Amino acid sequence: MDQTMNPNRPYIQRMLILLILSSLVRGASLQRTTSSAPRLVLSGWVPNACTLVVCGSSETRPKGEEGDQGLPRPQGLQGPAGPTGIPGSERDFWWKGISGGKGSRGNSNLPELESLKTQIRDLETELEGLKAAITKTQRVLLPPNGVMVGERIFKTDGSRGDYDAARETCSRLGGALAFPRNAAENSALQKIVTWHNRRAVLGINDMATEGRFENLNGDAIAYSNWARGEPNNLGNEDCVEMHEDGKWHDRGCTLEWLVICEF
Ligand SMILES: [Ca+2]
Ligand SMILES: [Ca+2]
Repeated sequence: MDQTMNPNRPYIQRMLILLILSSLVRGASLQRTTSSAPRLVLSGWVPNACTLVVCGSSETRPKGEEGDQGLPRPQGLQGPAGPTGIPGSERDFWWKGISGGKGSRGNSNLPELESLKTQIRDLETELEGLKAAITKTQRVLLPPNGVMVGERIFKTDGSRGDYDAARETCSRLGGALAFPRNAAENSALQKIVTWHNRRAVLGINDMATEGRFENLNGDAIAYSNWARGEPNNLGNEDCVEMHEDGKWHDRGCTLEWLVICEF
């Protein structure tokens, strides 16, 4: 058919094309609204490219269901240990050092202290050796001529003499004429007298004042062990002898006795 026969033909053709396109677009819109996907909204038909843009607002979309919380996350592996911190005291030390705090006082006496400890240990060892030697001396050397009482040793060399000779003998040996200051010492001297079966002269007298017996230093005696009836100064007796029973008698000073010295 010729265009000249129908002057509205171009217009009719464009209308047909538009109707076809409109049908296609509408069909697509229906497919989208029946699916579970978000609905497509056609705001209208405008003969340009923007008419195909989905322009629906989010408010018109249905709210979706809440999703599952999902499986809990597995616990992660323990990380490597961190560096060791500075102990409190050291930290304070460094902090004081940085902040200008007072420094700790040095101990310059440590070497001297260690030296003293060493000397003390040496002395203790030496003391133990001396104790062993003393014990051996007591056991082997003293009897029957000597006895140790505390720190004092009573010893005789077996010599005899009067009072003056006895004093001289003991002084020459580096000691003094013995006299007992207590019962233990009296017992020790008695042993020597008994062993030698001879009376001994003691280092006390009342030459200066009758009846006041004193030692060689001039001090009045504090201990005595007089026999019954003694001292009686019979015939002017100013010296003292010990009998085998340990008892004392005042006697004249020119008799001959066993000499016992004390050290
Ligand atoms: Ca007398
Ligand atoms: Ca007498």
